[in-house]
Amino acid sequence: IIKFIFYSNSATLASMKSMIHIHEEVRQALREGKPVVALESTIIAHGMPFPENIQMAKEVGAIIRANGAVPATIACMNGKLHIGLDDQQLNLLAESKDVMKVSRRELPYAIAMKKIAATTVSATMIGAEMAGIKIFVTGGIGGVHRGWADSLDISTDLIELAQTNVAVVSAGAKAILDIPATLELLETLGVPVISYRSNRFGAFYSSESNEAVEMRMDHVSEIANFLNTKWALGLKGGALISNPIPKPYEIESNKIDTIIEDAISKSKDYGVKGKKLTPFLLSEIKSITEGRSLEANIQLVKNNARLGAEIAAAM
Ligand code: PSU
Ligand code: MN
Repeated sequence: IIKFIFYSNSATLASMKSMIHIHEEVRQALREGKPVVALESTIIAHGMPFPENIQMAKEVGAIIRANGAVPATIACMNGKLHIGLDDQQLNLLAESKDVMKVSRRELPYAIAMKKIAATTVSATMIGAEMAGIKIFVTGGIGGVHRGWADSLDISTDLIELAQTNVAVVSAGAKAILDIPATLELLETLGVPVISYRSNRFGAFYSSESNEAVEMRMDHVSEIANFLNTKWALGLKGGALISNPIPKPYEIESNKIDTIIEDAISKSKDYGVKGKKLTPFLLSEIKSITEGRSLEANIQLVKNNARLGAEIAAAM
């Protein structure tokens, strides 16, 4: 049995290695035990328009470096899952019109078919875990969509958080979602939700949703200690760190709510569903708010980058 486990594991590792490319700087940091922060690429290719997307990607990378960690953006290209991208690769993702959006299920397709593909939260978590990166920064995770009882549209991000050992720093969940239902499902899945310096779960564009969070932490060292404890106990899965958008950039929830409702009703008129829905809503909300939602999105990601780098360094 031991022989079987040994050989099957080593075969898996060897074949896995041939499909992953870890950027030299990231590889060296991991080897030396230096802090590394994973970043997703869907937010670049599908979450924001050009050129704001590439500017955001560069600024976020700089913030992570300024806080003592190495950024590792994850994406698929040339038949490999890349952990850490250079400027040219980032530009390609930001400018190309036909970048695929891949979650767990499409990941092998993107690699086998050599597609240029941006990874969502779920696929980025998978890549981060394979490379040995514990902390991952995004804007807002996917979750249970409003009207879920009719559409069954629930982001696979939630299922990934239950099974992959990576902590995700996010400004709560995107306000376009059903936030109470998203929190219920996270509870069912056993995913810890930690709220940084707030008693409430973040609502992406607004710093507070109506939902209370029990596990509040005010210090980075507490979050690092919590994560180390969870994994030392052998408890499988990730954790969600809710980091509210800074007040000066937030859009009040009563203002954004009607805008979201309008965007959702437009998505129904146009028959937008599945993985196209989230990018459609983000872009609709951007036009209705005349760019204010995009500015909020950029600021909350930067704020998450700061916290993520600090947690990675503390761990
Ligand atoms: N956060 C942002 N913008 C985004 C996303 C997150 O600020 O575009 C992306 C993430 O990649 C997340 C995805 O995994 O939206 C959720 O997509 P869906 O609802 O189709 O699961
Ligand atoms: Mn979906």
